[in-house]
Amino acid sequence: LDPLINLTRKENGNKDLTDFANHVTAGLSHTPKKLSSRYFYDGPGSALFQQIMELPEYYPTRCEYEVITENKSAIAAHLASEGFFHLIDLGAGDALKTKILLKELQERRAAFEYLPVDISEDAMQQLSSSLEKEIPGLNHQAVVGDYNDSLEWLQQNKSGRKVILFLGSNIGNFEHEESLGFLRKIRSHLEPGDSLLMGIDLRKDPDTILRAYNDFAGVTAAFNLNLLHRINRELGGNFDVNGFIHYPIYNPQEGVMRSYLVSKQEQDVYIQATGRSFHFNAWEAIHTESSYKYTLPQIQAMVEASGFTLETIFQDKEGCFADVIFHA
Ligand code: AVJ
Repeated sequence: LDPLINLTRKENGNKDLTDFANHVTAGLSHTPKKLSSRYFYDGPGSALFQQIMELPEYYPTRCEYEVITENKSAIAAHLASEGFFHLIDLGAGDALKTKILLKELQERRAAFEYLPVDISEDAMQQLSSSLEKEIPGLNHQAVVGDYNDSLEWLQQNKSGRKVILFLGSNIGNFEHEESLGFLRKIRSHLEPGDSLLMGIDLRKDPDTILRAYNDFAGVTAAFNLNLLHRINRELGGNFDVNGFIHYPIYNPQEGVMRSYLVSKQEQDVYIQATGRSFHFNAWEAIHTESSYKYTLPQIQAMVEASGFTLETIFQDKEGCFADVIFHA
């Protein structure tokens, strides 16, 4: 196996850069202004997210680590129940939590191939080399690409039983209709007998949630503001990043954390690759991320509406986070 496959290196020039420029043009011309959190994860952004996961306030990583550590043998038994499988890790990042399962599967001598997928090439390169050191003998191949391109690639290149991992509450970034569409899309790439293990952050004390996205050290602020730095770097923007503040707010009825970048003053920003400038009124905001928190009945309804059957819900002792196994 080639240790790394990059689906984003297209022959026809800079498709990704053009997509990014078009996205920025559309989002900053929209009322109200918006940009997608999928563009957070360039090299510096992935490094900042890595730091977020180590913050005392960012509970999801620790909670999910507990769920997986405490239930690793039950989870591995479910995943490895039927012979050889492809283990596809969507949005793998540093795969800190997946590594617990990989070691458990290896100890059980399960026959599988590990395919981590992420839009960050840096993250996938680091993961490939760390896997070689930490889990020698593991059959793996990292894929650099977005969810859609990777699922297409998988369809064309890998046949046989599939187990999809979608950990870390990445599903939370989707609006409710989008998450249904995405789960249906995954379902359409699976056959009966295939499984999905999804990690989802649960509803809890609003203050706990708000603190996780507004940490004292300001790492989350830097992570959000990096989106403007990235536009400056890659699209030739002239954002005065100090002219914006990070502003997160939790809505306890919708169960959603929304993050914004708010312009402290009236300003115009020129972005070369878009060929135009964008006007900001004083205190005008760009919506940059939604992180939905779920209830257990909501999870069950979402799963059933997308054509999966619920197998088992694993939770930590405090009911902070759920990792749920479904089958196709
Ligand atoms: C990687 C999408 C799960 O929404 O909690 C962390 C990203 N944003 N802090 C999340 C994030 C701000 C994270 N996910």
